[in-house]
Amino acid sequence: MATSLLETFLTRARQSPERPILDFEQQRFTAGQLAGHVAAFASALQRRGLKPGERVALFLENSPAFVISYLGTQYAGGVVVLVNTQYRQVELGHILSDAGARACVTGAAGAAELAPLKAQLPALEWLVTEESPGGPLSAPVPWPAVDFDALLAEGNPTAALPLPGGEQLAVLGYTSGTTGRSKGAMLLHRNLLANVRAVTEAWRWTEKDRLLLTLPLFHTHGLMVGLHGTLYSGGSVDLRRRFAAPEVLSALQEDSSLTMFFGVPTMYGRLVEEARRTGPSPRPRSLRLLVSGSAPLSPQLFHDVEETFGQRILERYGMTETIMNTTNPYEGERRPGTVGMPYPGQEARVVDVRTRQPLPDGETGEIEVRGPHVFAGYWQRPDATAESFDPEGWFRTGDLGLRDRDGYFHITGRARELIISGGFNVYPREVEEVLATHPGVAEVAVLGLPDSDFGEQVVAVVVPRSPAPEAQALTDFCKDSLASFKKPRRVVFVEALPRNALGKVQKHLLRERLQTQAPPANVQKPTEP
Ligand code: MLC
Ligand code: AMP
Repeated sequence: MATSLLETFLTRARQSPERPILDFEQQRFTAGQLAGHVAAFASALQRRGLKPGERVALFLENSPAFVISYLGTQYAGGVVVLVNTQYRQVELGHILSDAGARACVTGAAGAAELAPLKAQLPALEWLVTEESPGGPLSAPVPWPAVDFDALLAEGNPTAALPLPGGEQLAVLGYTSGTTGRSKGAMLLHRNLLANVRAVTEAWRWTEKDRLLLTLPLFHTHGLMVGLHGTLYSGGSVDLRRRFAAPEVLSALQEDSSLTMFFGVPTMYGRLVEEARRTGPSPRPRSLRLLVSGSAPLSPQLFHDVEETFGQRILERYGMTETIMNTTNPYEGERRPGTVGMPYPGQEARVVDVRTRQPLPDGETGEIEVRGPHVFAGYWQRPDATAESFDPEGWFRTGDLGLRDRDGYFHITGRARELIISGGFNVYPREVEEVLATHPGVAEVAVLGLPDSDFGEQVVAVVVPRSPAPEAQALTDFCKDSLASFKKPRRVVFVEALPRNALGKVQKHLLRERLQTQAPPANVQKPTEP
């Protein structure tokens, strides 16, 4: 019995080396070729001194290099640190130093973004640079850098290295909390394996399947559902650098080899719009499964997708710390507005947020999960780990919801302050901390308001100092240090923030007032909410 997904992949590749597994732009890889690259990458890392348990950051767009580096780092006994390619100085400096990454695989743009952080990253010793969109390195970087292909050439494609054990750390997935900086969720090889088994079983994923994957590989959805499922089932993946609605729609309509597509609700909203724009077209016949997750899917969008694709979308619920938690049934009724039931071998329940006691069906509380998929804790944060688990091993998800009489879970809100914009998470505190350092800002509160494309949008409510800054200047200021998707889409100036008796900002009052105001023209000049 395999102890890791990596082992399953390597075994399958040995058994059927000619099987096509990965397509990307003009490149096609068989399982045997991919396994050879993975072994070469792993052995080259070891030759360069990577020790088991050491961290390698991937700051890369979707590409075969991502897949090879991901599996190759694990085969070398290393731990992959996932980094969103939109991250800028503040997020990068924190994640790479917290993880103590020894090497980083990145492109030219990523290397340029990292360069000013040299002093902050004493553990980082070298870079592997991949010639992706930014082209080859144009400016010198303050670390020794080896080209990705040159690194592969250094390694041995037939190397048989020791396989990682189930208890070994495989991935650090950074995820933010309500306070402080983001924390690294420690996922063990056995967590990855248990969850991918559960997901592939629940969705009847087999070697006959071919997935169109446009989700970024640096987050759970694209990586631990899309890629892991492909590797485990023995199917294949048509991997794209990014999502573009026209291309995805025509692939889904014309490519009869595709059987599955996974996306966040924003992607489905854009696909439905695109289909309306291009007019009636044949419904894809081979397509057997459309999955949505990472953010709430509205019942309206559920029905629009059904009308457009003739498929009832399957909504599931997951998170970085636990990979996939619940799913609507593959064969039974897929209910709009619900996230279904726990996967086989996993548990979920709803507890009262104060007493932490389980609640009867129909009552709203915090969702907790337990099972072999749940992570081992936060990297070097025993305090945060202890706060997140109860003594019986239930993990507090921070999501509010209920279980209905038929056993379907519904997510109704969040116990923590989190904005989910197009499937990316934004913690208001992080944006507030950056805006508060702007000389024109006296006080600031950041919150999420509904958005027709992204589900939620980031809104900043600012008490300005004199002279008041331009809203655009504040937005640009955020973009300089944080990922662009975190910048406020709307800035509202006020004279004072509403506070309760303890001085805490009453964001619910701001939200109510802003929601009843006229829709924004992107940014607004001073008004009293
Ligand atoms: C991009 N932009 C966003 C954004 N995505 N702004 C707000 N929210 C978003 N989600 C901004 C960029 O910063 C940029 O701004 C501009 O839009 C154009 O960038 P782009 O890259 O061309 O955007 P686009 O291709 O339109 O991206 C939309 C998207 C993308 C939906 C394809 O957001 C996406 O891939 N989302 C998926 C996220 C995901 O995989 N989540 C899974 C997390 S795992 P400017 O001003 O710089 O031009 C998880 C667990 C689970 O949650 O259960 O799955
Ligand atoms: P992340 O920390 O990026 O892994 O984000 C995980 C969060 O995304 C969860 O805690 C939920 O709040 C949210 N999420 C994931 N799937 C769904 C879904 N189907 N419906 C609503 N929220 C979801």
